[in-house]
Amino acid sequence: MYFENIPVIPYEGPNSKNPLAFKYYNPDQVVLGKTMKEHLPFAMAWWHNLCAGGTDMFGRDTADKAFGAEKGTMEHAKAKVDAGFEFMQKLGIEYFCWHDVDIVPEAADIKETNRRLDEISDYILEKMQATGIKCLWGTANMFSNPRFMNGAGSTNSADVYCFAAAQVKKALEITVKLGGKGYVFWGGREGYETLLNTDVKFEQENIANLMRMAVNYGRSIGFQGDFYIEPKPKEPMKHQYDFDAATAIGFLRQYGLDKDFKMNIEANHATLAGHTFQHDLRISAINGMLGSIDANQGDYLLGWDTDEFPFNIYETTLCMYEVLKAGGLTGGFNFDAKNRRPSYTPEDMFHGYILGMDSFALGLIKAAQIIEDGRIDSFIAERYASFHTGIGAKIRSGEATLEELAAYAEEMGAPKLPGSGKQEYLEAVVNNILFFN
Ligand code: XUL
Ligand code: CO
Repeated sequence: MYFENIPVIPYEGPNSKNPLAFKYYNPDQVVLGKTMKEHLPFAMAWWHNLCAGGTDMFGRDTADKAFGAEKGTMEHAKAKVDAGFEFMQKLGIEYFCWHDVDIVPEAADIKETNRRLDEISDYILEKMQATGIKCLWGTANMFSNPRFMNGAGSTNSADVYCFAAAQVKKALEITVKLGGKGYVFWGGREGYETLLNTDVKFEQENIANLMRMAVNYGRSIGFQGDFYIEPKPKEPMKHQYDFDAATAIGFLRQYGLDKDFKMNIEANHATLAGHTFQHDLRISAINGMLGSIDANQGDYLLGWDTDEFPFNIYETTLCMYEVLKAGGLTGGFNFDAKNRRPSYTPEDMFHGYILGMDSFALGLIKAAQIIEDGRIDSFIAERYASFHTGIGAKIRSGEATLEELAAYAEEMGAPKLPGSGKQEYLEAVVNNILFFN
């Protein structure tokens, strides 16, 4: 036991003052015909929760993530598995996500790293079978090691490119072995610092080729899940190619990868791109590509990826509104979030997840109420009423010509104003639903 002072976290309801209890996340509570647990397949992010100790640019770790073992050893890797499964069981979290180098220490030789991955995945598989906990997605870390300073798929070095291919191959094999639902490409170093040294077209073709090889290999070893691109505009690179959902979807279509890929949308990445979280969810959903979510939030006063636990109920509500409208996720909600550096105790790890899970549960409840209330949806439907009959319906059918519309306009004279957008009224409706009892 690594968290002996922490009990299994119960649901106690909104009146509870117990810091180690859920106030809103009640797994069996039914919302719009499905249980909260079905709506919210939560996942633990291995890297933040079990690996990161709070090191930042100005100081070393504050949190002890050794779990009683010597860091950099397989004993430590196994201790992290034990601690992680105990943590997930205590919170009722059903899934986990990982990078190759989160689950084993990387060796000097990739053959040895791969042997370690075989060993740890046997161990993880045993724990999965004993607990029913599942793998949401896996990925290869192709951004931390100095060899990837110029990217992985976008590198200028064919040797580095091959090394990346080897990592993707192995991470896919382990994802399949663990029954993962998805495989993620987050292109942290796939971008550029300056166009003075960069052939963008060449690099993008190489990234697409690496992804195509991954799809072909994945399918050949029985991977039936989704590949995901996780868009992010910048950080660590000055400019990253997968800037936002719209850019990533355009890239996938251009290279014929759109049938195998969906989006993994991270809240803080969307806001770094100058969008709302809701915007990138909507763009993904209307393109049939809303796959999975990295659940966190940023800080609007800071310009980088702070990966905070979700706290903003407006954001979680509007996120769940998008998810409900899209009919749910094929993936899940991975808490790509970390405790603030001064929150360094094991108890803080639980407080972070309780906050995140409760914020999404409350967001789900409120989004369902917005939909049941109907005021927002009926306003939107009515707003486009002029396209339901007459010339508007003809435009929608695709049969109208430019000449015909111009003739219509000449006949009509000046059009009436298009009607109020009523933003303030609609925002008041949202507040009314959020703060009603
Ligand atoms: C980095 C980030 C990654 C991906 C997986 O900003 O979000 O942790 O989620 O590589
Ligand atoms: Co992420």
